Amino acid sequence: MERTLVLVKPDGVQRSLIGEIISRLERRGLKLVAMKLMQVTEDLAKRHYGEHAERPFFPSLVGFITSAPIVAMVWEAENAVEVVRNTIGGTNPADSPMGTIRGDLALDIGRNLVHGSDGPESAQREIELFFKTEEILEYGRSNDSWIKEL
Ligand code: IDP
Ligand code: MG
Repeated sequence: MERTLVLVKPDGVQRSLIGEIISRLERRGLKLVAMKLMQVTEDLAKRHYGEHAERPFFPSLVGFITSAPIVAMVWEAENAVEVVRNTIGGTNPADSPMGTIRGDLALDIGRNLVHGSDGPESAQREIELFFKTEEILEYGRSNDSWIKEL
């Protein structure tokens, strides 16, 4: 089953939107398999956002993601990466459709509430940055067959 990393960024925690964001992913049917409230160090931030190291917004992005606690999660589903990205909306909330997390709850590209991995390889890389193998749980849900035709 595919897994993806989701972060409720510092703005989401500060705005008391942790529950709202988790709730949207839960209601969609994805399965939560790991979660923690944590402070991101500068080293972790730079590794996580390494692909953007040369971009002008990189220093402010690292400053922001390390500025206050975040919630890190791993969510599981068939096509989890794509489903989560579609649930989150586009990078710029101003262009994100209503019904998406960013389109409904955010305004600014630098305060877009949530991170979702952009592909299966980056998902695996990012999950390994944030979680140890033993922190990711395998379990069944009694309603799985009501979410997915097996
Ligand atoms: P994503 O979060 O939708 O995958 P990325 O392009 O991977 O978007 O960028 C990572 C994060 O960097 C974005 O979520 C956003 O917070 C920030 N960011 C991206 N582009 C800009 C920009 O042009 N100005 C300011 N911040 C940006
Ligand atoms: Mg990205």
